[in-house]
Amino acid sequence: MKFMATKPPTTPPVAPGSTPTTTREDGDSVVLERRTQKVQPPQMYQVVMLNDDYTPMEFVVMVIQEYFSKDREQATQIMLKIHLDGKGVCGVYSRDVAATKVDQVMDAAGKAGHPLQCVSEPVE
Ligand code: TYC
Repeated sequence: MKFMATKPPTTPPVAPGSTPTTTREDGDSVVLERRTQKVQPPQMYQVVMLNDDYTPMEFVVMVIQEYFSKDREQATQIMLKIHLDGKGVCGVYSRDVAATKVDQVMDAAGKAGHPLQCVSEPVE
């Protein structure tokens, strides 16, 4: 058995680009406010590594290669930037992935007995 619509839809669909209107009981038309729903891209987080006086450069390079998927050359450049500037960005990720990277780095540093610190912060 086929079912057929017996009534037209109460709110007609609005064609793209047209102005939505509705008809009041008195017969006049009023323009409805158009509200375009904007989906924002997710907030991203940068993992920032901090300099200290004790963690060996070689360990930092190894960590950056291992957890931030950089080759040796890139990892060395990032490590030197941190060493010279006090801090540097190792990568940009979604919030959960950034938090996991921070945990992994802090865990590896702690196990190796180094005071290396890193944090995640929202990208402006
Ligand atoms: N400053 C350290 C040293 O001279 C090296 C270092 C670089 C430490 C980067 C931490 O995030 C860091 N051994």
